Amino acid sequence: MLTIYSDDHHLHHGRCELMDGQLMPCFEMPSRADHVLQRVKDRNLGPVQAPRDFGRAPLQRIHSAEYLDFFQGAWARWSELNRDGDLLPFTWPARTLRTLKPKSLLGELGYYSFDGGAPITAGTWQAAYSAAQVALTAQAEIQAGAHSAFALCRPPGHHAASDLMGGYCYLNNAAIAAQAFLDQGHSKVAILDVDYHHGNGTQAIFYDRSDVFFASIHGHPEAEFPFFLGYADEQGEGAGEGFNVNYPLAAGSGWDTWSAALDQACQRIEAYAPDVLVISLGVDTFKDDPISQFKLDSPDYLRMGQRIARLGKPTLFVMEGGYAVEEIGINAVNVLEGFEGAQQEAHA
Ligand code: SP5
Ligand code: ZN
Repeated sequence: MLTIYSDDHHLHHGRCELMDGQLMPCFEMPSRADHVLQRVKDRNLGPVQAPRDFGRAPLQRIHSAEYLDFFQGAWARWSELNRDGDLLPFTWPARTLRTLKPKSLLGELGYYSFDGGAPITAGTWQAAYSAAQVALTAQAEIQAGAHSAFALCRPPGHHAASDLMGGYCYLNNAAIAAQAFLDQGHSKVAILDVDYHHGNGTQAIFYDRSDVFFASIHGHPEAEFPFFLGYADEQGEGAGEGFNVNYPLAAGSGWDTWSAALDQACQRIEAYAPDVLVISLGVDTFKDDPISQFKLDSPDYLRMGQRIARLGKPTLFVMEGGYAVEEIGINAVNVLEGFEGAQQEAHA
């Protein structure tokens, strides 16, 4: 399987995040992608290529121009204020407040974010822009006939909505790639989000549409981030009614529970009969993930890849979360190897 990767992700390295009342070093760190790349090479998964540059237009099919302008220009405004910390929001337009856009940088940042987990640093825009180009380049490979490709994106994307950053995410790489498939002639794309956290951004982007089917398996939002989306009764609205499905699972869920949800999600995807499949590939479902509560073990990721392969669709894997840094490469590449092994068997 071809991997698309850019070193630009190193340009994004937030200093800290708030957890349990303490400032902790950001869990979403550069060594995550470095470990995945190393494992891709160690396992000879296939060639590793740099992304092409498709410009801002395909990003603007998902994100508003105002949001992209804000994000692209935010660090310059922050450095004019001579601040030396990361740029982080701390006030949001919650109930009783007005959803208007203030003039000041920190006000605007609150308007364009939903949590304090997406720090903007000097290189964040460039890293996120390159991650989106990584996804688009992998998408283009499939468009050109490859059966699968791996977009080794960092920072991740599935929490980012049209004009919202949060949950370590700025640009929704998977959504941008899905839209590119549609813009290049496909009529139906399915996105399967296996990250531990609900893909609230992706769901919101496609919630009223029938041309993208979204399925997500995740920690129950009653108890888990992002808390305010990801319930089972969210099934889409308007033209999108019936094209969104959530599988919220209890803390402590292991492979038996998780794989039963995967089976159901795969059946729904089969019934939808998409032209192509995009996997939001988070491996924070791992038993030793430092911020998550599922109990998947490394061999389970091989089975995950095998089950996804049985759908028989051209498949784009887009890297999302996973914070057990030592094992992130093993677990992510296991999904890809499971997929390829099953694929080879199917073709044998
Ligand atoms: C892409 C992705 O996986 N984003 C995840 C963002 C999660 N941010 C909130 C983390 C909260 C962790 N709380 C753990 C409490 C353990 N005591
Ligand atoms: Zn996650």
